[in-house]
Amino acid sequence: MAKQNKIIITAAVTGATHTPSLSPYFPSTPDQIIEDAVKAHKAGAAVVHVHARDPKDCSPTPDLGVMKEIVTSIKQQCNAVVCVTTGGAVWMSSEQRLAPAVDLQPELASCNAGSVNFVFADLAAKLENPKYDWEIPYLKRTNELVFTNTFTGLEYYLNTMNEHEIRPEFEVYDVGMINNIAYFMKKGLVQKPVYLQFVMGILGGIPATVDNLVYLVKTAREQIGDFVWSCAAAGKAQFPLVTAALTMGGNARVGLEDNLYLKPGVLAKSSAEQVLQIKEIAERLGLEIASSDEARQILDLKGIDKVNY
Ligand code: KMH
Ligand code: ZN
Repeated sequence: MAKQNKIIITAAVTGATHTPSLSPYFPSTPDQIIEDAVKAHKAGAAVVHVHARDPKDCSPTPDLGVMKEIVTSIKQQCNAVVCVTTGGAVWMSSEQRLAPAVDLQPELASCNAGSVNFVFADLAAKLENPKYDWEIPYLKRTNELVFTNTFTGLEYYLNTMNEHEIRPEFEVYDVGMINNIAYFMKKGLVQKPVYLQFVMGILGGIPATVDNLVYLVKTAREQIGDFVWSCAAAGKAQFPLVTAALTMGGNARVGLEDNLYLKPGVLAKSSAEQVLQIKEIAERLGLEIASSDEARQILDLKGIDKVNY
């Protein structure tokens, strides 16, 4: 596997899971998302992963105009690699989810490598007086939904990304998805370097344990061969798993999309706080942190001058 001498820190700043009343620090307006992403970059995140939220009620939105405003403002303030979501929210259509990547043609975009139950209904129990009426029904509804990523959808996403030189960041929520990626590699739809983001601890996906991470990396070596990888984990598993990933030669994703806390019982005031914490851990492990341009080399990205925003 290509020896990578610096690690890529990704900050996933908002996502489509958490709702605003779960934490006063959760970035859930376009301005807050922009500010959190730029701060996370300044703290050491080479890559920022973004979703769009409605400025009126902070709910996840497929609105292209909102996503364009977010990525354009981030680009005006720093040279972070922006990883645009194609996962959107569980209820969005495949077209709605892919539209930002088609329109904005980013360097990097998420590509969810298979279907999975994506349940976070139990978060509703934490909300006594939510600020918005949509929050509790939104969380509870995930019990009834499947995060759908069919093979037809994956083929459509990969062809679209190849057409626009967008590097897919494969979100892998369970081991079977590694074989899905290997299948599309054999079909010639996946260009190298292959970039995997092991997203662990989602209820419906693989539990966030070190044994499972070792199993995922081993399986990927067998089925994919050469790849660059990163690890993210939901909730309190975030720092233990991401630290384990660093010791195994992987890269790290943190941010309030995945976990609202800095440590048990202490809410993170920003994704940047989590970036600083994982950066400190990495440096104590003797690792160096990649800049955004070094991340561009490691992932062989097309360059910020080729994006459409
Ligand atoms: N919000 C999740 C349903 C992605 O960004 O592509 C999926 C997600 C992955 O966040
Ligand atoms: Zn996401």
